[in-house]
Amino acid sequence: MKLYGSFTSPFVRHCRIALLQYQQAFEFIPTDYGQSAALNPTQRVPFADVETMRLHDSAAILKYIREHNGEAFFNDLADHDLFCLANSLLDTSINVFLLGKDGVTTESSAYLSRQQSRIEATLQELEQRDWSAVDSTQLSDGQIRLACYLSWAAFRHLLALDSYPNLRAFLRNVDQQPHFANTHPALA
Ligand SMILES: N[C@@H](CCC(=O)N[C@@H](CS)C(=O)NCC(=O)O)C(=O)O
Repeated sequence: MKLYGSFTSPFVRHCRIALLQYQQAFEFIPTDYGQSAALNPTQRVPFADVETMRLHDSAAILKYIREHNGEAFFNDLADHDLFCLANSLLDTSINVFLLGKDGVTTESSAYLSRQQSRIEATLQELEQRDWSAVDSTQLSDGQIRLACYLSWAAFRHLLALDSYPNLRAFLRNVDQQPHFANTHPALA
């Protein structure tokens, strides 16, 4: 597999973690905005070349990796829902982050303000859940995706984890997992 991406992307990180879990060989091709615009119609990373196909989204790449290694990509509905919630947090936070770089703020844009409130409402819902039984040696894809989000948002100073003690404890627990720890965006 050729995996195109950046070392800071939380979506790419999830794919790298899955590949490391199976010790599956892959070629990592560092890809900037210009290259992703030329090679992927979504103009995003990750994308991947597998066998004779190009895959354009981390979800398709993860499905390939899990099934290639004899496992299902989601047979648990609640975990798939968690994955979707974490994706929503990621997409929304990336919009806030990238628009902020262009000078658009929650004060100047009603839509961005709505995005910010989506992030806070979703985090509050997830904060209410019991994360104490999560086994960092047996993480699900929903849990990995959420941890990739929390770690990235903290790294980018978009999220004060002190306001979410249960999620902070969950992330500290997942940080014990070597493949997760070894793919932290600060190591890029
Ligand atoms: N749904 C996509 C989202 C990928 C995504 O948003 N990647 C970000 C990097 S973390 C990106 O390339 N953003 C560039 C842009 O939005 O222009 C996936 O799961 O692969």
